[in-house]
Parts: sequence; C-alpha cells; structure tokens
Amino acid sequence: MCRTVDLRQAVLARNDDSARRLRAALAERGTVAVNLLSSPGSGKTALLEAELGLARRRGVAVAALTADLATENDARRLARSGAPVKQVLTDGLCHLEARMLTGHLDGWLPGECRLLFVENVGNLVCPASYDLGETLRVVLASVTEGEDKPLKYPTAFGLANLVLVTKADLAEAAEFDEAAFLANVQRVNPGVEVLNTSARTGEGVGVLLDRALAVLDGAEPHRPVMSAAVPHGHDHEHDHDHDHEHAYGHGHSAVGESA
Ligand SMILES: Nc1nc2c(ncn2[C@@H]2O[C@H](COP(=O)(O)OP(=O)(O)OP(=O)(O)O)[C@@H](O)[C@H]2O)c(=O)[nH]1
Ligand SMILES: [Mg+2]
Repeated sequence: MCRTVDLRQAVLARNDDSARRLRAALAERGTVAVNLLSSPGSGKTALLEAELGLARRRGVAVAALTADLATENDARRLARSGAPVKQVLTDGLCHLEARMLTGHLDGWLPGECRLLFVENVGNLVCPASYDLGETLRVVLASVTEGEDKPLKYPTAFGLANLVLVTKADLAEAAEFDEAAFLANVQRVNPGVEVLNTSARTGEGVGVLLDRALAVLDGAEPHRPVMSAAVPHGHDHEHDHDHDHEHAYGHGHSAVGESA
C-alpha cells in the first residue's frame, strides 16, 4: 500500500516537473495553453469548435490538441474550424500527462499560435491531478449532469481556474438548478468564476475567448485555494511509447522541454 502511494507521488512529481518546463517553453514563445476538462459528453468538443471558429474570425491564432482513448472523431470535428488540430490517442490511458503533450507539440505547434486549447480525455477523476503546463484550467459541467457534481468531484472543480456550465440551451428542459450548482462550486472552489455557455446558441463562447485572451495579455487567472500538490484520483503507471498522433493542419515551430 505504501509503495502504491509512493509511486503515485513520484508519477505526479515527475509530471509536475514536465508541466513546469512546458509552461515555461510556451511562455517563452508567447503561447498560453487552456486545458478543458469534463466528464464524457459534456460538450468540450462542441464548445471548442465554436471557440476555434470565433478566434479565427477575430484574427487570433489558435490550435487544438484533443485526446481520446479511441477514434479521431473529435479532431475531425475541430478541424472544420480551419485551425491546426491534432488527435492524441492514449491507448487506454484515462488522462493526458505533460510529457505526452510535449512530445505531440514538438515540431507541430505553429509558431504564430497564441492560444493552445487542449481537450483532455472525458473523465472527471484521472485528469484532475495532472498539470499539463496550462495557464488556464477550465472545467465544464453540462446542465444534464446534476448540480451535485462539484461536490462529488471536488478535485476537478476545486482546481479549476474557470468553470463552465455547458448546454445552457437545455437548462429549462433539464430543470437545472443554477443557484444550487453555483453554491456547490463555491464550496469546493471559493471565488471561481462560472460562465454559462451553449455551443448551440453561442452563449458564452465570446466570453471564454475574452478570458483566455486576458490571460494571454498577462491577467492573473483565479487562484484556487485547493492545492494541486495533494495526490488525488487514481493514477496509473503507463508506457506511453504507443501513443498515437494525427495532425490536421501544419505547424513548424518546436516546443522543446529544456532539460
Ligand atoms: N443542446 C446542446 N447539445 C450540445 C451542446 N454541446 C454539445 N452538445 C451535444 O452533446 C453531445 C456531446 O458533445 P461533445 O462535444 O462530443 O462532448 P465532449 O465533452 O467533447 O465528449 P467526449 O470528448 O466524448 O468526452 C453531442 O451530441 C453534442 O451535439 C450544447 O451546447 N447544446
Ligand atoms: Mg470531445
């Protein structure tokens, strides 16, 4: 049992180290990474598709990396925006790790890219403990998932810099209790901003882009009270040699991990 905890802490410590280096490398080239985290089907890809489209219309250089255990469906959907997109297949791993990102970005991320959106594997447990070198961690919950999710997944919601309610267009039909959800979010992450969004109506898409651009301009994101240093969730040691990647669009500039 002790060995398991030690291994978990070692894996997380190694990831934190990679994440720190990646964040520094991204900062050096003027790119901010946005990590999107939610349960499967909350609407990460749908919102991101709208986000990438809007960013391009506003002349903001964006790119996206999307992770799944299988299929390239999400990359295909995101590529419709015209932005450079890459699919990462995790071979059964339930989350992304910073070193995986580094490997996939190296030599692919376009030099002009200012905002890099990363869609994590759909899962509210495993990805929560892994810093990906992002500056903005956005946690999404759709109106059909239930208002208690922040309490059931306190690490995911507790470490968010920003929380999104997705599928707001369905709120009435789902009898979503917004006040209860907001109260639960505040219990695990006091002071964090919660935005209503809908990929159907476009609600909140511009606000999310504004928040990301503000961070790019140097604004300090909300700082959660909860510490990422505490090991959460269940973590696995995996061999990532078999990670697959598929790029849609082309890039030139490298993001290296300075040793
Ligand atoms: N009504 C409505 N449906 C939405 C909205 N966003 C997504 N959906 C639908 O919800 C389903 C799941 O959306 P995705 O964008 O694939 O969700 P996801 O979080 O990317 O899913 P995974 O990548 O599998 O974790 C799809 O059928 C979408 O069309 C929204 O804002 N409103
Ligand atoms: Mg998706």
